[in-house]
Amino acid sequence: MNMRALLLFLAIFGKHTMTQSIDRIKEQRFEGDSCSLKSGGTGICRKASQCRESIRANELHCEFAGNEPVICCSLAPNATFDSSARIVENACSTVRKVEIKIKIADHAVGVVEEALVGEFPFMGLIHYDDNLTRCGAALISDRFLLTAAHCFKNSKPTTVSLGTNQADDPMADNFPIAKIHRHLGYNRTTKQNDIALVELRSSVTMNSQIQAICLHTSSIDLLESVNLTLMGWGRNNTDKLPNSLLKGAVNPVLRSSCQARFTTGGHSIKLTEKQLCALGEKNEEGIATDACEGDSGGPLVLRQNNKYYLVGVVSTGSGCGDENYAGVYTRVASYLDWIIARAWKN
Ligand code: 4AZ
Repeated sequence: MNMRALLLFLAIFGKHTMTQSIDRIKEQRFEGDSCSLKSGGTGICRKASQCRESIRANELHCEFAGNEPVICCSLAPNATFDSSARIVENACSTVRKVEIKIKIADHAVGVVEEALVGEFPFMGLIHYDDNLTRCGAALISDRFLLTAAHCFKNSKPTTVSLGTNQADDPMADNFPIAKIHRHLGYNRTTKQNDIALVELRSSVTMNSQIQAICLHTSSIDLLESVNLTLMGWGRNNTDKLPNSLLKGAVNPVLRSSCQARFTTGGHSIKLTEKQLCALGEKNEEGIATDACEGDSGGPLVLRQNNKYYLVGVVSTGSGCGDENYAGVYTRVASYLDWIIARAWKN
C-alpha cells in the first residue's frame, strides 16, 4: 500500500483502525531493519544471498526485495556476508543501467523476437576458425566473458564480437582471445561444470553498446513465476542459424519436475543443484521457447531495476522447444568463487 492510499484509508476508517494499521506496518521489516531470530536473539534483515547461515537455519522472512527474499540474518561475524557475493555485488555497482525501453513481456526457438540495438550490451559472440561453430558469451568485466565449457571442442576460438546484434557485422568490434579457462571439472558425459571464461587479449572500453553484466548471487531457487530472458544466435524455428540476435522469455522450472521429465523420457541426465532448468511459452506450432544449438554459452538473465543479472549459462537439454524437456543451464551463483579467482584476481 502506498502512503497516499494509506492516508486515505486512515481518514475514512478513524482512530481505532488507525492504530491497528500502524501496528501492522510496524511488523513489516525491510532490509537493514533489526529482527528477531528464531533462537531469540536479535538479527538484521538481509538479502538471502548475503546470509548463507541463516538460510540453513530457515530464519523468518522480512520483506521481498525484487525477486530475492530478505531474511532475518544473524549478526555473528562468521555468519553474515558471503565474501564472494560481496565482491560480485561491488563489481555490479559500477555497471551502468540499460535505459532502453522494452516491452514488458519480451517474448532461440518458440516465441522469439529480434533483440533491439543496445538491449543486451553484455552479449558476445565467439568466432571460430571453422566459421561454423557458434557460441554466445556474456561480458562480466572489461577482460572476461562467461560461457560454456562445451563451446571448446575441436575448432579453435579466435575472437569475440561485442556491441552488435548481427552475427556477420563487418563493422563489429572483434576482440582477440588470449586464453580460455575451461572448468577442470567439466565432464562431457554428465555435463557437470559446463562453464568457462574467455580472457581477452586487451581490455574492452565500455560504451552504450558494450557493458558488463552483473552476476546473480542468490543460492536459493528462483520462483517459477520469475521472468527470465534468454538470447542467442542459435538455431531458430526454421532450423537455420539467424544473423540477428534473437531473444525469448522463459521461466524457471523446478529441478525435481525437470529431472522427472528427463528420467521418464529415458534420458540419463542427472541434474545437480549447480544447474537450473527453464522453458517458455509455446508458439502456434507448439514449440516452446527454449535455447538451441548455437545458443550454448549464452546468457540466461534476470532484469531488475534496469540492470541485468546473469543467472545461467546455456548448457544442454534434449532437443529444442519440446514442452516436456526444459533447457538446462549452468547455475552462475554456484561458481562465484571459481569466477572471482580468475576474473577478479589482482
Ligand atoms: C546444444 O546443442 C543445446 N534446448 C543447447 C541447449 C539445448 C539443447 C541443445 C536446450 O548446444
